[in-house]
Amino acid sequence: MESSQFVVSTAEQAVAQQRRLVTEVPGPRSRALQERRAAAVAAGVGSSSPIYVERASGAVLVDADGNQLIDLGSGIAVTGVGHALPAVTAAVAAQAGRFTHTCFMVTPYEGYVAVCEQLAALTPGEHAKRSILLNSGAEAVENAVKIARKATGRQAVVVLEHAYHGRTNLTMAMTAKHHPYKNGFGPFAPEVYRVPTSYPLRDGGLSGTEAAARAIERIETQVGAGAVAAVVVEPIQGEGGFIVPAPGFLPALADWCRQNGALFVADEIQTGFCRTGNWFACEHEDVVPDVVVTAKGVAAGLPLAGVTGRAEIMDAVHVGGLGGTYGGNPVACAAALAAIETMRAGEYAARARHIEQLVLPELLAAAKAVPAIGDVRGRGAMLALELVHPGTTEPDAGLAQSVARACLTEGVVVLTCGTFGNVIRLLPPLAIDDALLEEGVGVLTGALERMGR
Ligand code: PLZ
Repeated sequence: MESSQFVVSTAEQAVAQQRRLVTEVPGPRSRALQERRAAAVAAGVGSSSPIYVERASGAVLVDADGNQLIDLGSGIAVTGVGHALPAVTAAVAAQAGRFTHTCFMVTPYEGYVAVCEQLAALTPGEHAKRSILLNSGAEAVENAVKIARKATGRQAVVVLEHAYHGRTNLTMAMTAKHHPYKNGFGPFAPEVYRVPTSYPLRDGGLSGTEAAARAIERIETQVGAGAVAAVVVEPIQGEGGFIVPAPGFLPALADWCRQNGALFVADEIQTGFCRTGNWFACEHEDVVPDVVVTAKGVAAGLPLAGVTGRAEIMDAVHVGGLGGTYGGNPVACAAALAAIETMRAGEYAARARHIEQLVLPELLAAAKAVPAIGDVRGRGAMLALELVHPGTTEPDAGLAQSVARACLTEGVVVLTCGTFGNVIRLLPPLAIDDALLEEGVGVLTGALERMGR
């Protein structure tokens, strides 16, 4: 594949696509802002890379000190089309000039309808679909559960170990990890049941069907097949550690749902919109969910989320049962339409597969040289390294933190994740050009080679 076909023209970008450090990182201005922040912003909001961004374009962040950093996180899988993409910026500015809000529940507008048409066309399955638009991933997950309960007349929601679904009350209950997400924030919503997932590194090598059988046995014995409204699954678990289930796990769970009148809900909030090399990660195993939840990559950074499902499921809810003041904000819809068009025209799913071909060999080579790399996994432009104490599978969160910090000081933003905090994840903008990506990954593997022995 000729890589240059994917390269975003730097001519149309405001910032040269280059890493360039002019101060230490974080520099004096970022440090001063960090102090101002401490006196004004609630301590509970953390920032993993405390450089204050002043501008961004393509795959480059420019901080308050004028440093240019390579962004390998895309604001947690959001800016897949790159920062400040001119097509998105123009669509946002034009819509903001026309109107910024009417409330779709009061006086509707075309953008909302057009985004729902796109969601119907792009999500897996040829069946008739309907969508609702919301503001955040967590809000969309909440709505998927509301809809599933209404459509099935059942209440139980099944989620997986290591799941992440958000920070609202219901989605905290659905999220697995105690600290920091749930610590002290209970009581949590009832009727949420957690079952084992497929985690090839840590489940003794169960096959996908074996792992699914284990989950299903738990559902049938502890929840009751007839009680389940929905099984909610991230096709690749994101915050939990970029856990790719063994092949066959997702199809077996989806089959069980079909046979038992439960809805299979795919939380594609982090995996969606070309990230894994298909429009949606469920497509890798030909799984057609009853309901797909989207957010993040759909709108290039404007807050927008969606729930898309079979028409008869979605339309089971009475008129007025779903909504919200801002859901499907017209400016966010304009951004989404421009981002989707960019992804379609630029073949961003292929671009994500190209990124995998470029980066995976580098990560595998690093794993050969660095004993602390216990696993290399992921799909497309959603790739990760799980760090362990050499010779064991015991997680090494400290190393993940120090490596991420070392990358930041060298001008590369990488994120960590994982139930045990020991996974380094890569979520580059799909629009990043090859040379910049290779440079960023080189900084990461260099840090690992120095620190991971
Ligand atoms: N479902 C699969 O990845 C958001 C959260 C970061 P919101 N992931 C990033 C943090 O620490 O808050 C996410 C996700 C999956 C749901 C969500 C929630 O999406 O838009 O953050 O509410």
